Amino acid sequence: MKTAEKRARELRQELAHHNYRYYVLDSPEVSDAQYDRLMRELQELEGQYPQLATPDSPTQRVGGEAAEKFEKVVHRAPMLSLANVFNDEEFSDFHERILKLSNASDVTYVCEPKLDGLAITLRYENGTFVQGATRGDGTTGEDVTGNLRTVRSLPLQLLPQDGVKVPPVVEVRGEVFIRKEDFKKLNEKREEEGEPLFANPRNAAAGSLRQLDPKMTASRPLSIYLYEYVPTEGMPSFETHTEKLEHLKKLGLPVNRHVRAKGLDGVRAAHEASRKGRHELPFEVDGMVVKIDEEDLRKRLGQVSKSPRWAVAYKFPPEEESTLVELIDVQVGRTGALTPVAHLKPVKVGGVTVSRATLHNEDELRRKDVRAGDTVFVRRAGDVIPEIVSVVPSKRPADSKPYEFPKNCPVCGAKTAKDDEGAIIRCTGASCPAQLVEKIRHFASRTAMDIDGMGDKLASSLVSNGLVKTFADLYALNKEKLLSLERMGEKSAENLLAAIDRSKQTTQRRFLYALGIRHVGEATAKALAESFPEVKQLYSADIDAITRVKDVGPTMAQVLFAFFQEPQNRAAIDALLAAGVTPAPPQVTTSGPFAGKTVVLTGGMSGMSRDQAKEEIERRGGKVSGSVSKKTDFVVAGEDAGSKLKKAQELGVRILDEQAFLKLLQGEARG
Ligand code: 0OW
Repeated sequence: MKTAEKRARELRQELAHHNYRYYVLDSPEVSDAQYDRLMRELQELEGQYPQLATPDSPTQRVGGEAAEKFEKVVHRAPMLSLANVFNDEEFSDFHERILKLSNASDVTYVCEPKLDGLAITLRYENGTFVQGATRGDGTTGEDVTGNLRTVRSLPLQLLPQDGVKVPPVVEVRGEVFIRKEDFKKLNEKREEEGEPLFANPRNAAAGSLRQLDPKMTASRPLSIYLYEYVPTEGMPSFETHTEKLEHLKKLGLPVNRHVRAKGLDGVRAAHEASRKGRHELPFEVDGMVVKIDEEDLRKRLGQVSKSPRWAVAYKFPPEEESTLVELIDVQVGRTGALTPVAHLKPVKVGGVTVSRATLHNEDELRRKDVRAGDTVFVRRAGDVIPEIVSVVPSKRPADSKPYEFPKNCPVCGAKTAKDDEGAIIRCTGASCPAQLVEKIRHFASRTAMDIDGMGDKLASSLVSNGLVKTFADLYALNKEKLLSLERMGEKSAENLLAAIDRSKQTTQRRFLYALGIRHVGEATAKALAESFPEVKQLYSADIDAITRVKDVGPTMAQVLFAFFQEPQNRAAIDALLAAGVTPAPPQVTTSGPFAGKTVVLTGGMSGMSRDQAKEEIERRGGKVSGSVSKKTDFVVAGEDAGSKLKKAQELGVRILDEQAFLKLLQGEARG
């Protein structure tokens, strides 16, 4: 244990050092792979000795349960906002005022990129991150500590350099944001999952930080830079802001690039340079924050209302251009979402020619009331997605009419229906070509029909070669058809046909989930299977009967009812049953060691996957939960079981290792 403790401490220090090199100095000494290996070693150590998983360990970034709401935090010192200036004349006025007030002959400024994110404040006690909050109204913000812990570049422990001492309390202010590259990937992922896209990085950052569940925030690529601190006991004071920023770096905090600028000309030059260079920056900026460098001059100037007199946001002119909307049509995404797109007369915005602009969804289109023939202002949000900012009403043609969303999918003709959130309109057709590849992939996925080998590529080539138009076509495949596909060898064709054949023996729950009904996840499919063990019962179920299913609300019932009323969908299901697919009704057992019990799974098992274990427990009338509590009956602890094992030990919950679990499944051991 001693050696493990020592090794864990070494690893934590080494990982913190690499974080510092990467996020603060922007000059890593190790590759990501080497970093990940160290992290994995620490995770394994903590798995064997859970008491080593201290809160400041980098493995503990994704904290506990989702909060019901955000606690309020009253800031120890107000978080100021910034007055804006939009052009050279307004900045000169600002500069003149400073000269007059300070009776100085010239002023040195510090220019920082103005990050377009969310202002936050961080509190460290004895070097440990203890609390983080949003700015809120400047006096009271929201406690988002758990979410901020998931931001990789936020040090959970300050890492003093060059002999700097860590004061008992450090309170720093900064901005949470999303880099352009990460924003692009995040939206691609949301597109993949049929979630609405974020309009710009700022919304994405704000939306991610204000998630009630830290696990959601952990999945978002947030970054952070610090740019101010609140004077506290033991925190040295400095002559200039520049020295202050350097000190923050020496405490191990990430600080953004910044330049000093002498007087009006210096700022003009810096502003012009950063306006020109803004597209090369890895993050989106909407201007430059210009701050007086001399600390004592700042103090003399003080603040007026909520903004300092000694700083200003010198904004860049928005990159908007006007152009004509030639027509509006809808694109049908892989999940059936109809996205309105405006086709524009090509126009150069921010150095890039734009001819399309997404209108996101019907609400957005209605809000801006964009119509074909309109003259509009377009801007590029986040340097990636061109966005229509506004319509020029005076230029609207007399005969223009509001855009009508198609009642039928333009690709397959099936009816369109509003989604349960009400924002997105979707095609309801089960075999709409635009969605077919995604539907086939989902149908065959592991927790659905579990057809081994049917990934994205194969699904696409089966659809594009016209071999599969409906789910049932999968069961009409044979070796000859498969061998006609490129890169399909004899062996893999045989394996695939065997996997397809095996999938016929499935369960009602898997089958309903495999149909890919919008928002019908595994839990809803399970509840539906329990209420309707035979799929044809759903053909005659009315909305009330469907609404009575556990966890199914009225809007979801509406989507389900529409799905089973749609002739195309019934035909698809009937064809599957005719092809020999046999969904077995759920066996709800009311006796046996797991009946009515709540089980938590943690760690990996050699004998079966997490999903299979979950299924085995549920088939025996048990429920699998994600977190250990007093209500938990068993914790099944596999290899490198994590903090849940520790919690079970603390709460005295019965713990089963893999062998004991398997014995109980076979009913050999007593419950
Ligand atoms: N967005 C920024 C930024 C910055 C504060 C300190 C006191 C007054 C403003 O990049 N680099 N520096 C400051 O300095 N504020 C910034 O953003 C402000 C914070 C609140 C509203 C703006 O986001």
